[in-house]
Amino acid sequence: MKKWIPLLAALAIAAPLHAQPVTPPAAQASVMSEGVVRKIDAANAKITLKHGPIVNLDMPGMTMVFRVQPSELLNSVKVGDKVKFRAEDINGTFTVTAIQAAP
Ligand SMILES: [Cu+2]
Repeated sequence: MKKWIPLLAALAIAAPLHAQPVTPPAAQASVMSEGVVRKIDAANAKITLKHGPIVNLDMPGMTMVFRVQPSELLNSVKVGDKVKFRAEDINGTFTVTAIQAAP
């Protein structure tokens, strides 16, 4: 067991040096995606969107339910609206954190 300790220590030191450059979270979060509102569940702060590709989540287009945070965002859109929205993976839950009707 003891012989592993130097190796682990070396890995801990080396890992940051070999980390790939990543897009800062703030930049990823600012990516807006396009979609159409299919359903709004205000009581549960959920929205169903038919969305195009979500590049920051590496997700292809589909229809799916998102959590909405803050839930007041739901006041600004209605079923049938074309929207631009920001989707983020917050602790494993796909969450809309910004949304606006698109022209
Ligand atoms: Cu999706």
